[in-house]
Amino acid sequence: MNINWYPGHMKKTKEAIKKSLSLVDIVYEIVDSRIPISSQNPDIDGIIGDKPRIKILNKSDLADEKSNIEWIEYFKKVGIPAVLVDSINNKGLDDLINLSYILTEGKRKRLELKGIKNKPIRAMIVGIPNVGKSTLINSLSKRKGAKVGNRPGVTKSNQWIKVKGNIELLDTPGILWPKFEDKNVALNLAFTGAIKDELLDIENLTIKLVEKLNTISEDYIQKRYKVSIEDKSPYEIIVEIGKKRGCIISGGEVDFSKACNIILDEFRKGVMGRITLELPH
Ligand SMILES: Nc1nc2c(ncn2[C@@H]2O[C@H](COP(=O)(O)OP(=O)(O)OP(=O)(O)O)[C@@H](O)[C@H]2O)c(=O)[nH]1
Ligand SMILES: [Mg+2]
Repeated sequence: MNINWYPGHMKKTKEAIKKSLSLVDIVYEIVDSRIPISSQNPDIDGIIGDKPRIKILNKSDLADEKSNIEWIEYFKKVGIPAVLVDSINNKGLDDLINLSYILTEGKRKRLELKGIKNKPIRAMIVGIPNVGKSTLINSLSKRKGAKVGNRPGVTKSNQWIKVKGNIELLDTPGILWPKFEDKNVALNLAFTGAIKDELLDIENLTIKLVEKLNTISEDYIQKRYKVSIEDKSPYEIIVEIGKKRGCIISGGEVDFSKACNIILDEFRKGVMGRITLELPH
């Protein structure tokens, strides 16, 4: 996989985020619950500095419930405030708002001493492409303002949005880059849709996904597609699934590419079940 994140572009985003940082009281760092480490920016601590921060484990509806709890316990242990959120179904938003008030209490008390009361908390969202930044802004706000897309790179402009709980949100793209150099991280990002599909070899990726899913649990593929995975290579498993799903090209051969697209798509949509790809240890 050859992903180009131009150093110039990276520097520019970093600068833009640092500029916006001075305008806000708190940072919402959003990651994908299925891959909380792979979907974070490796330099995030350096970029945010000592600004209060909440790690939002978004798409929690797609991740394994037990693993979600393990991740929350892990972040608690390492001293990073974290909440589970499902931005599509508006879950975890109250936890997020409550935690925002707890973490900014000092500043609000200082303002109150100066006679300034009920000043909204100002927050900004940062995260890598496709983790759900716009969807979260939409679910927090009463109006459907921020544009949402199922492809990375949809949000382009900045604006303030008044949201629930007397919070003002900077709708900055706040787009950070993940750590591509690590092969496993890059794969996790590709599996979950954080990398544009045009840049990927879908067939190879699906082979890797099937391999990975089978190492996490023998159930995922077998249950969904009713195929036996025993003594079969990922390639053979995909061919089997292709047959079952009628992915056949002229001559009766299996349309391997089509089968791969189905598997990848169903994994990303959560049709195979709630699956977490990486655990704290
Ligand atoms: N299941 C599920 N899907 C989500 C959740 N949040 C976002 N999505 C989906 O993830 C995809 C990306 O969401 P966006 O909100 O556009 O992501 P973004 O971070 O703004 O992406 P960019 O603007 O491209 O950086 C969309 O298809 C959303 O519907 C969630 O909590 N659960
Ligand atoms: Mg967006």
